[in-house]
Amino acid sequence: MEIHKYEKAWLVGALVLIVFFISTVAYVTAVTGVDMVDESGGTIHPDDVSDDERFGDPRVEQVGENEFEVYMVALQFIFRPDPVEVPEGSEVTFYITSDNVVHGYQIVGTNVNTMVIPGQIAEITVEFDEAGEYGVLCNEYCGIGHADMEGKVIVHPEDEWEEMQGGDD
Ligand SMILES: [Cu+2]
Repeated sequence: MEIHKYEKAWLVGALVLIVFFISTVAYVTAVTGVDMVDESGGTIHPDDVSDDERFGDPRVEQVGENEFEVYMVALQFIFRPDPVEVPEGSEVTFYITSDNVVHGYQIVGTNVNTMVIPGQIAEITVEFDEAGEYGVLCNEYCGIGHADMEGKVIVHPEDEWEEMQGGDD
C-alpha cells in the first residue's frame, strides 16, 4: 500500500507528540516528586493528639544533614509551630493533623496543599531550593476566625542559617 509522503510526515509528527506527552507525565511523576496526598501518614485519634509524642509538642526537627521533619497541629485558628524555619536547600516532610475541625495547609508558591482532617495525618514532602518567606494559609472554612488563619515558612540562606545555629557567642 502506498502512503503519501505528507501523510507519513503527519503520522510521524503525531507519534512524536504522543511520545513527548507521555514522557512529560512520566518525568513529572518520577523526577519532580509531584504527588497526591495519600494515606501514608497514618491515622491518630483526635483525642490523642495532645498526648502524642510527635504532636503533643509541635516542632521542626532536623533528621539529616539537609532533612527536616515538621510535626504540625492545625488549631482554631493558628498553626503550631509557626513560623516553620529551615535552611535553603532542605528537604522538609510535614506531618500535619488536627484535633478539632477540618483545616487546610497550603504553602503559597510550592506544591504543598493539603486538607488537614481530624483523625488523619497528612504527610507531604517539599524541597525548598530558594530562600525567602513563604505565606501559609488555611483554605478550608474552619470557623469564625478562618479568614485570619495563616502562617509562614521562612527559608533562610545558608550563611544566615549557620549563624542562627551558632547561637549568640
Ligand atoms: Cu481555616
